[in-house]
Amino acid sequence: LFLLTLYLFSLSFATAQSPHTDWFEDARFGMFIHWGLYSAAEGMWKGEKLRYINNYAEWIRYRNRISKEEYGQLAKRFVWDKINPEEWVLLAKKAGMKYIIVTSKHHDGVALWDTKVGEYSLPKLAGTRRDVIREIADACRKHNMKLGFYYSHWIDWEHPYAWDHNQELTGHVTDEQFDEYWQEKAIPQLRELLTDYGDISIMWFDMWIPYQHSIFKKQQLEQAVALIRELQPNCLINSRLGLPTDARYVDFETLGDNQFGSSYVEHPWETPGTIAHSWGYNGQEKEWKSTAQLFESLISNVALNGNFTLNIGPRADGSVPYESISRLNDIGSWLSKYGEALYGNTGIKLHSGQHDWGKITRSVSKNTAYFHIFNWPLDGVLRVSGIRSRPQKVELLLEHGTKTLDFTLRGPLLHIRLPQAQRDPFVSVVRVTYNN
Ligand code: FUL
Repeated sequence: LFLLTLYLFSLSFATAQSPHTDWFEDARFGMFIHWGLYSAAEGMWKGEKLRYINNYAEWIRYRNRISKEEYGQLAKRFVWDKINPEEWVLLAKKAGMKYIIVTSKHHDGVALWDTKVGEYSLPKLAGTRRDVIREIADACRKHNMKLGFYYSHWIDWEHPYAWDHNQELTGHVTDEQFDEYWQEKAIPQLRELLTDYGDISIMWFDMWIPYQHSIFKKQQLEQAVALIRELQPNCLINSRLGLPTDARYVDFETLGDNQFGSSYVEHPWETPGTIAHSWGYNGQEKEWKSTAQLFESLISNVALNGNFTLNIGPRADGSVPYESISRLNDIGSWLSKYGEALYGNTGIKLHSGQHDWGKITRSVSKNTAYFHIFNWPLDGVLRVSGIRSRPQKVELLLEHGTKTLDFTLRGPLLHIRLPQAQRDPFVSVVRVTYNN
């Protein structure tokens, strides 16, 4: 039974990454924002629901076969006197998130900023002088929030020569045509994003297959990398660019949508997750994850050395669904009490097995471990297996201060007596301190 070996505090982890990813690994929790013309459709087109029940609302142009012109009309539904991107930044801040990634151009090909490349941008289609990307960038700077741009580099349903994976909207594309899209739209737009909006901390690309299986030539993707490294040397690049997770190209790994890790990984990584099913706003949304589920996702990722980038899909008037706000507020107030157990923390390598009561994170610099209790033991005794040495101190973290807990170490099994009355409604955290 106790063959489970945790090697708690006996291993030092070599971090192979370059220091410029440190902030990302310390941050642990970020906000994704999907906002675009699709937000105005709200998952409905001319009285017809989004085709394919299990689909994303931001895919409506493709799924419901909307023409480019008709789709462009959605821009007229934006309520500019209500839209205030600073509110999104403040929501992220209150939720304890440390970075924001916003869709500068999603698969529909519509740039959210006033791009000089073509006519297909939200400001031009809506006839507004507002540049939401600039407003978000300014608000991020004001509130000390790192900023990243999602840019759909592979799929672009607006451009006749970009990729649309089933070739349903743009038709067959030759390598030469695709390169025309790449050189005349994608690269110039990336240059604008990397030049005109101050410091950009993340460029988030979105292709879910390696480049060898795509229309991309390696040199085309390398061109994007070179541009980013030249214009924004501190900007991180995610693995959905399509190039291998090699520090020359890619700074962190992005798992599949709502996909979670299963083992400890040394390099920086994240799960992009949703609170609902869709990423873009869907008025028909039925699937909301529980707050408990979101806590488990965040904490479990940190316990495997990963991040959680959690999405909101604001409406076309800029408002954020109440379901998202309430969950984010709960997480934010929890983090304001127990943030030391996640920010700047990593996990431990479990050589086998899992704990049925919750997850362990640890702060290397403080020589401290945190036990996150998802399932409070019925008899009030937390049993933690695989402990090698005797802790100096065991405490329950409270809103204000801590409560010292009694514990015994029997072999590799730590027994901690928990005070029922001080149980946190979401996740209680026990801090275990070792001598330096
Ligand atoms: C996926 C996209 O197809 C979704 O629309 C969403 O943007 C998600 C984050 O990535 O691959």
